[in-house]
Amino acid sequence: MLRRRDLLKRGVIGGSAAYLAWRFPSLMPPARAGRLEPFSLPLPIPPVLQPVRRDASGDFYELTMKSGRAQLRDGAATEIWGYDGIWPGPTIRATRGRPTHVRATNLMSRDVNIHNHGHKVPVESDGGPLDVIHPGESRAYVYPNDQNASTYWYHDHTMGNAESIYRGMAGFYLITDPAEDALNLPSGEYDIPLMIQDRTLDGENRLTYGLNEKTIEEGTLGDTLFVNGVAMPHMEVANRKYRFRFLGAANRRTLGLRLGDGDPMIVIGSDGGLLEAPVSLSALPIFNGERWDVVIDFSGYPVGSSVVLHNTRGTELGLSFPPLLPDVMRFDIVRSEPDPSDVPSQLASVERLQPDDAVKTRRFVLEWTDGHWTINGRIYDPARIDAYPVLGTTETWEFENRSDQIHDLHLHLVQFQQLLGPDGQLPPPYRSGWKDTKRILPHIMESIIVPFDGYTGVYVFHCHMLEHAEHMMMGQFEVVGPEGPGASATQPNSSFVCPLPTSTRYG
Ligand SMILES: [Cu+2]
Repeated sequence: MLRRRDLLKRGVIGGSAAYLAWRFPSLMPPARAGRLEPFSLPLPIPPVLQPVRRDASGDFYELTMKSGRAQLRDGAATEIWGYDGIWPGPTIRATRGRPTHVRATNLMSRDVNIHNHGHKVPVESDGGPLDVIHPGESRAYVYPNDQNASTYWYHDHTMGNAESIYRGMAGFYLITDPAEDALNLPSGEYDIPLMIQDRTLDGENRLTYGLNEKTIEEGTLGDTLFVNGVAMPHMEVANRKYRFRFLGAANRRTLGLRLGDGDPMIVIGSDGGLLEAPVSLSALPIFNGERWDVVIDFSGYPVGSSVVLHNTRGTELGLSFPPLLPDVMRFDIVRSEPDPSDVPSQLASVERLQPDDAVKTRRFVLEWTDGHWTINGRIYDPARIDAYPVLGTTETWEFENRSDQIHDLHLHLVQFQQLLGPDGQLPPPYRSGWKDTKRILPHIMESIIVPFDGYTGVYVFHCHMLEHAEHMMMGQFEVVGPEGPGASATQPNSSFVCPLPTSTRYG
């Protein structure tokens, strides 16, 4: 059988709408009444979760996983799944060094959990894929917050999270600290988290999701961009600086953000903290799981004017055809205000790791093997450890992408830095800070340098294209302390059931 990518290479498909409609009807925008006009709904800001108590040991929160209903456009309300029944879930705000305790209760009819993406946490609170909360049960997670102020996010991480995140199970987790506060960046109501995702609603306003051979290989693409759970919203702003915390939380779609005709976006932070210095960009790629802290200064726009945030990224090598979704959201400059905020030329001190800092180099090959996404030819197996880094040491990890698709490697527990890129060049300044998720472009090798700090134990690393991770581009590393491997907590695996035929498993 001819594969889609063969057809692409031969130019048989060539973007033919007729072919697409026949072969992939789900990719075609359905004809429907009530289709939303861009920028017609206001941007919602997720509520900040309030602690049920505070004491010397930290702040205590309660979160409930349950279904809810949301008005995503005209017509019927949509059933979503969410933390506290909302999409995005409530934002958790934490202060560096002060622990957060979250008691999570699962009121859904399926297993779910919480993984706090980007967090340095003990295994017991990492929320790995098999460490689930069964329906009707509760459990506590403890986050030490012993890490940089930055934008993090929490989401379901069970095997099956491609669907649960698609249906809404993700929220922001922000850490601040006094050093960041002292910079006088835009804050309070001028500090806005923006979760960007693509989704498809059917004629009855239901979120459509289906796993099949195509979506496992290529991922799930939606036909509409949502920001904070609303399709292509607008936001009223003053003519001053705002801080936006962009999160790429799509299942598969990667984005290229452009403001207006290429107006400046000032990047101040990446996944794991502030950059050394602000970087002004006219185009900002954003891949799945990545966060970019960006300041936009609206003082140059007349009150009464608007500027659109566009997506410029459409067709990709190896994908049958993700139609370009050009509209992300619109900013309406509606009032004049003084602006006491600042973007200092020095934001933070970022120690730049050098290749010589690494005590070991490991290579991981990313490819499509016999119907699954694999790392070094192997699918996820919770009984297998792929690497044993030693606590307190630094390693170089090389990712060689032998497939036609982008992958997006995420390591739990750690923050890392990009080393030389595929062209032997240093990463651009905006990608020189701390990261926990790294896109690996097709048919190249890229490397990262990783300090293994914090805790011993078994953690997963995986592609953050959600269907890729679920089928089954995921491995495990065990951070080993002086007592040797196997001495500390592991991800529980008693409930693991491989969703694939056993004949296709690799040893
Ligand atoms: Cu992938």
